[in-house]
Amino acid sequence: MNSSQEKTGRISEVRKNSYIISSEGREFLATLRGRFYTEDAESFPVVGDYVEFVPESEDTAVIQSVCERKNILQRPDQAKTGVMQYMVANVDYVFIVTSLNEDYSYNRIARYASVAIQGGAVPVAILTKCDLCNNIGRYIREVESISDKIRVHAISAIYGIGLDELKEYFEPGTTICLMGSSGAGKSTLINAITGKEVMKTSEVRESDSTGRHTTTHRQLIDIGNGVSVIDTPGMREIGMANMQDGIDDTFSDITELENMCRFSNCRHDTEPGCAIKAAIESGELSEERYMLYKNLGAENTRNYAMKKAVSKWSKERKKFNDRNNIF
Ligand SMILES: Nc1nc2c(ncn2[C@@H]2O[C@H](COP(=O)(O)OP(=O)(O)O)[C@@H](O)[C@H]2O)c(=O)[nH]1
Ligand SMILES: [Mg+2]
Repeated sequence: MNSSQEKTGRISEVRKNSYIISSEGREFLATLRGRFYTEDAESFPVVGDYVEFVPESEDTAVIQSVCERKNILQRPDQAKTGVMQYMVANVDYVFIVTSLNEDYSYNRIARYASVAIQGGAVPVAILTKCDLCNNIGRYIREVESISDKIRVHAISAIYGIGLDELKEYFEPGTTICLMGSSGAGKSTLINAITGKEVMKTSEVRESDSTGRHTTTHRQLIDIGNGVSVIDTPGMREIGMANMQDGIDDTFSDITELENMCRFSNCRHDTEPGCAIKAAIESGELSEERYMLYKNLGAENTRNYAMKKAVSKWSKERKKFNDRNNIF
């Protein structure tokens, strides 16, 4: 096939060895051209990527290349494997959706905010089900204290409270990535904003979690008016369920950098050989995310020794893997 048949589309779903591309209202089931497999993880398409592809039939295609990304959100090394996981690309806003009941977790909001900030997207905390809560102000202030980069809104999708405040995020051309536990009210929120049933919702049984509809894979949905929404299963649902709900796993990359400073008591201030400052200068670490870590770190000093131990262990393991060619 010649290049004149090449088209551009957007990845809406990533499956095991294939991809779904949306292009001009059509969907293609696509594979990658062979060259991808000689490249590193970052060059593989993720949900939200724009790609060049060649159709092979009515509904199948081969992806030729990934277009330049505006940004990419990645999960920090929480599996302690040293491998970054690329999640979604070309995201403007990360909606951190948490309901104002027992689902609320300060640390989880901080963890999602960290992912957004590092990727260059705006973190927007959406505190849902405010109709069920009578001390909303306290939660808003607490979330605002996480970082001055986080925007916060308390809403009720069912009673239509606070939805007007969110209109500014739904400008044509925008991509919003939803993050949060299942049952937090993500789908109900999007349906309330659009006034249509664009996403499936599910009943939550408060007594147990059976019957919950869980999104098992990321999916990009065109909700109309030029806005795309990416629904994610949430980090907790994809492998973090058994991990301490703390900040240690979110920032293990930073604690690893700290271990690389020339002086073990480096305050990352004026000391020579500071790995943190070098990483900020090179752009490897965003300054805002480092500030977020510091703010949270102050409240979590008791976790510090554990964080260091984990990062030391992960470094040793990486050395072992490198020596033995394990990737
Ligand atoms: N009281 C109340 N319930 C809500 C609100 N928004 C969603 N829910 C309920 O929460 C449950 C889960 O909602 P859903 O949108 O499917 O959550 P998702 O898994 O995050 O997409 C459903 O039973 C909704 O009716 C709200 O603003 N107030
Ligand atoms: Mg949902």
